[in-house]
Amino acid sequence: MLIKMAKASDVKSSEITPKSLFDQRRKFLKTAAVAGAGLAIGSIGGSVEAGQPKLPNIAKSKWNQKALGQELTSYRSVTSYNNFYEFGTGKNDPIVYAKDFQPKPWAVKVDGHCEKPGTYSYEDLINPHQLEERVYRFRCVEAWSMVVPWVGIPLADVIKRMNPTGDAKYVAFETLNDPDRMPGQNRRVLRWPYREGLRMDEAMNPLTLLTVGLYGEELPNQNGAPIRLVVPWKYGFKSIKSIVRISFTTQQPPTSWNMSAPREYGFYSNVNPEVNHPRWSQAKERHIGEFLKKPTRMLNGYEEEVAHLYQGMDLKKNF
Ligand SMILES: Nc1nc2c(c(=O)[nH]1)N[C@H]1C(S)=C(S)[C@@H](COP(=O)(O)O)O[C@H]1N2
Ligand SMILES: [Mo]
Repeated sequence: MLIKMAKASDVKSSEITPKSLFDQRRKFLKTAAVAGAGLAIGSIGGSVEAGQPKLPNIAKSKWNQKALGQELTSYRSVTSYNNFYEFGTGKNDPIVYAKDFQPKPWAVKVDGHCEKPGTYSYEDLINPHQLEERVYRFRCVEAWSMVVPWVGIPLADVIKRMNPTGDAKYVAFETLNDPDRMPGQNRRVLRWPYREGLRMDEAMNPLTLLTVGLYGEELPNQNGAPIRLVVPWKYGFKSIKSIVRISFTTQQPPTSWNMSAPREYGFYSNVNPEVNHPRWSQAKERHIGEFLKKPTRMLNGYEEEVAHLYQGMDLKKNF
């Protein structure tokens, strides 16, 4: 399918549609989805509207657009060009097939080596007064990237509240496993549930964001509602969506893409222009909305913040 990308300059966060247009867009979205025309959304008149409830109290972070020297990727591209295999393997499947997913009420089971295991509701985990906006570049292993204003709280804040014990060396995450609600799980394209994991120090790094929104609004279903991870120095697939379980483990946990193709996807999955995917180069990437490819930066440009985590490790072996 030929995909027409929006220009990055098409939308600024200041142009988000006011709540009055919310219902109108909802109606339009429905019609567009029925027509299977996910990518056509927003192309009428060139204006782009967001339709999710606003999130309160967003304090802007220092990792802003200017610091990254990048334009934001349009809301339209961020929400219509997705990888979320639970709702289909095509990039424009999730916006269509996740449309009726009900992300709330939501609960996350916390278990393993910590002093406060249990089942936490979304509201237990996410204090709206702690939400902050982080503009991060997001790099897919397929050699494209987007710049997104995410909203969330540092994962470290949540982990600290669970009091992990000294045996907790890794944090494992699981996505909801429910084929009735996630129709893509009726196909065995991956082994469900989708799984990911981080080393404890990666999970505790202040860049790692437990994310509940983008563009100042609640996450659309296709972006992993209601809670997902964003780990900006790693390939996109580490940023697991619709999380229902967080486990503190001693052993390095299995991860979905590593289980599926261990030669192609390692546990670390750090963005590294020098380590090619076996089937394609990682030296360059396409910024969604731009035509020419640009060089990929080591650790996706976050070297200063996270290179110390990998001191002394061979990143060609630990890819
Ligand atoms: N549960 C789940 N999480 C997932 C995926 C998935 O298929 N299922 N895809 C991953 C991949 S490959 C990418 S690139 C990002 C895409 O996030 P986005 O759609 O918000 O851009 O989600 C990641 N998280
Ligand atoms: Mo990806």
